[in-house]
Formats: sequence, structure tokens, C-alpha cells
Amino acid sequence: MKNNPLKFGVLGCGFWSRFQISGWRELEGVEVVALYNRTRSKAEKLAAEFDVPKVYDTSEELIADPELDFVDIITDPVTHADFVHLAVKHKVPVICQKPMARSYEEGKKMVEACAEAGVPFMVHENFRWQAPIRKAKELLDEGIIGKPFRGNLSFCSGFPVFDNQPSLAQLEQFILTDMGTHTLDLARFFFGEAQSLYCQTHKIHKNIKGEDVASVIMKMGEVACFVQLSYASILEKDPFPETLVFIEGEDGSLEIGPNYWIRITNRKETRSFRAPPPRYQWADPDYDIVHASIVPTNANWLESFRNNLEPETSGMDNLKTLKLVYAAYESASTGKAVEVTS
Ligand code: 89Y
Repeated sequence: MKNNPLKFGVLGCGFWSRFQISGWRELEGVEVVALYNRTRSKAEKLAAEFDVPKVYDTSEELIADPELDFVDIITDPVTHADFVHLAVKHKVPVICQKPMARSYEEGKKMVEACAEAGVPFMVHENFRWQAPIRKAKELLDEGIIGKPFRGNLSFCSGFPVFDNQPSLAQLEQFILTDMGTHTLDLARFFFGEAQSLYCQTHKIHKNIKGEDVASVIMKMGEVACFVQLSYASILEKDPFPETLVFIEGEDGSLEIGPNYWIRITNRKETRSFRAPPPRYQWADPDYDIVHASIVPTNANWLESFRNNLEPETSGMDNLKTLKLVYAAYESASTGKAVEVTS
């Protein structure tokens, strides 16, 4: 494998690309060989930093490069559909950041186009690959708290998120597309598919376009799952970027608390231990657990790609998460619960 690494190109050289490329470099047998960015100078800077041999002027030139085994789209959501369709045109396997698309219908067309052309497609959904989340899921599957009946997933913070990612302030639909994609996916990861949901949103920051607070309650089989999102929370200890989890089951409860503490309580006792993510030198300490989870997400793509398997967060799978995101907007705007059809 070392003699014949997979070669890929990156579209988009903004804030996230540096971490994504560093995440790839943790893995064997894969190498970034081409970059494209709308502002070429940014791509050139990144190419010099990471020793990437080719910089292209257009997205299509990069995607058409015959040397590439796949492309990694790390641009804003507005370009995702066009770039995925270009990848389909050139039959190049493709990874795309979340949110996959700006509507469910747009995402569905992307997924269908990839399926029809036989082009492997994964959405880079990394939250389910975070160390404490993975551990919690393993314990739930072992039946450590019996059958779950309620889940509470909370991503509430006052972190100045617009400093690093100013484009988020310009989104008409903000927190559900940016963070709802992650947390609603976690809900699916833990509890399976939703049958209905109800959502309320708020806009607390005055100088942004979209909502920065969302509260979603879902019926997921026999589990009632509450997902709380906020970038307007004023807290003594801000947990950013950790997702806090509390799950109740017939035989106990499981908590992922701040600082990666997992607590399991049954009728006799509480046991607690930490499940911290690996610390990578290149990761921004402010985003530690999020950046660390890029590595296993990319590893899942590589393994699937090499063995012709579907990645965990394939486009097809992630469309179900996208459906929840846009069902949440529908509920928030109508004030009514929404049935989620499969
Ligand atoms: O874009 C978001 C993500 O994927 O993780 C945190 C973030 O950077 C800001 O909400």
C-alpha cells in the first residue's frame, strides 16, 4: 500500500481544510496531490504549507485530473451540489462536508446521481466518531443501561463561532444546518430513525441572519429524544465543542459529561471514567474533540473505499439526517410537529 498511495484533491482551502488535510496525514497510504480554491492565493499558501504539488484554477480542472482516486469537498454548502455533480460527471469518488445540501431535495438529487453513476459518496460527518460518543454507543449496544427510553443531547455554548467561520453569520439557516446536522446524526446513531419531530428556534445574536438556538424533540421508536442547540448560551463553564449526552434506560442511565467523563448509573452504583480523544499537535485546542474525530471519519472512508463497502455516513445514510434538519425547519416555521416518512 505504501508504494501505491491513494491520491486525492481538495476543493476549498478555508478554515477547515488545514485540519482536514492534517487528519488525512495521520493515515497511511493516502496523499493529497491537488488543491483548488476560488481565491487561488489561498490554495497556493496551503500547497506550500503541506507540500501539495498541484494547484488548479477551476474546480472542474481539479476534478478532471486523471491522477485522482477521489476528491474531498471542503467548501461552503452553496457549492456542494455543483461539485458533487461534477464529480459524478467525471466519475470520481467524492467526500463532502456537512451539510450535504441546502435542501433535502438538492441532497436527494446528489445521492441519486452518485448511485446511478456508481460513484462512491460520503458525507464527512465526524461527530459520531468522537471518542466518548463511540464508547457510549458500544456500552448502550452491550445493554449496560437496558432499553433506552429517553435521550438528551446538548450542544449549548457561547463560543465566538463567527470569529473563525464568519460565513456562518450570513446563513439564513444557521444552527440546524451547521450543528443540527451533527447532533441529529448523533441521535440517529444512538437510537435509530425518527418518526416525528417538533422544533422551536430563536435568533438571539442580533447581527446574524439565521437562528442560533434550536430545540428539537423527536419520537425515535420508543425513545423520546431531545436535542438542544445554542450559540447564545451564557454559562459558567462553556463545554464547547463537546456534546453533552444523558440517556435513560430501563436499568440505568449513561451520561457523557464535560471533559469526556462517562458516568454509568444502575440501581447499585455509579461508575465513571474518561474517554478523551487522542491529542494531535495540529488540532486547535479550542476544537480538540472535533478535530480529533476527523481522523477516524477519514479512516472509515479509506477502509470502505479499499474494500468496496459503504461508509457509515454515506450520502444515502446522511440523507436521513438531512431530512431531520429540514423537517426541523418546517416544524419551526409551522409551529406543528412533522411526521418523518422514510
Ligand atoms: O462548523 C462546525 C462544526 O462542524 O463543528 C463546530 C463548528 O466549527 C462550528 O459550529
